[in-house]
Amino acid sequence: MLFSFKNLFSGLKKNIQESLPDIEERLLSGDVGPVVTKELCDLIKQSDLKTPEEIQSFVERQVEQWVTPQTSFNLPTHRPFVFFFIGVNGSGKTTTIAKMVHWLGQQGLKSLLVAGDTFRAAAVEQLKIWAERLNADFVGGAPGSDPASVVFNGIQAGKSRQVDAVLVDTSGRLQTKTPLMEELKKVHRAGVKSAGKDLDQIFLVLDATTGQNGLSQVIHFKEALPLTGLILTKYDGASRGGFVMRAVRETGLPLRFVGVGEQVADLQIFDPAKFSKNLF
Ligand SMILES: Nc1nc2c(ncn2[C@@H]2O[C@H](COP(=O)(O)OP(=O)(O)OP(=O)(O)O)[C@@H](O)[C@H]2O)c(=O)[nH]1
Ligand SMILES: [Mg+2]
Repeated sequence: MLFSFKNLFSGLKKNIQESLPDIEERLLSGDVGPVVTKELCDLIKQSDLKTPEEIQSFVERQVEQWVTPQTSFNLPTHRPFVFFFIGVNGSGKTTTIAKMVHWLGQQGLKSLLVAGDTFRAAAVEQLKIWAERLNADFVGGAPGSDPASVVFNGIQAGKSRQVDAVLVDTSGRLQTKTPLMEELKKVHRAGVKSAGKDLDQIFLVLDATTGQNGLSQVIHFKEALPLTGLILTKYDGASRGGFVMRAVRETGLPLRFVGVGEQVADLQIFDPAKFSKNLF
């Protein structure tokens, strides 16, 4: 049976302190990992809470506290600011960029999209179509061209065209494929060089339906680049997302946005209280 946080506390003994070994086992099978599991069980053990309902609201509040970012998300004041979107294949990078253009547009900000995914012709085309639809500027290169130079040129164009935001799409890549991760570092270096400073945001885009592998993605991408935040997509389906709590708790990276559908309006600022309520 697939673990769900929804039934974390169901079918346990009336005095839940006696059920701690069961809770521990359920948490471990739910992608929460040993560190967070131990922390939660220790907290329950030290508390004088007894019933499943009491423990549940206690755990919800604890998780909410853990996933609440240390700093709130503010748009930079300088122009243009540069956001990078990275992640594994199909995690939702390109769609998230489209949503971000829409979100920024609602605040009166103009975006330029950079097709740093030169790997597939269809990827360049997909981003270009979004740019046209959303009235954003666009910079791309020929399919198969050097993504680092496309990104360099794109950021330069963002400066000269005086847009507010430069949003850089990158090819999906497996976090364990060293040559592809090296290429990503090179693309990032080109971006920093072109911007003349650190990039304003480097978002790792994660698919909420991913299990354990999600944590591995966070760890490997964080090793490669100075990530600034996480975006969780496909949070609208029957998603699990337990790994995200673990990733946030263990890496300290803030979860910033949540994608809840395929439409441009389906991007929400991450809400810790809602997240922890939904989890259980
Ligand atoms: N339901 C749902 N679907 C989403 C969401 N975000 C993205 N998708 C879908 O997921 C699929 C992949 O999205 P893309 O944005 O192309 O993913 P990507 O990371 O750019 O993929 P690659 O460029 O191939 O690595 C598409 O069918 C999207 O419509 C979301 O929040 N909810
Ligand atoms: Mg893409």
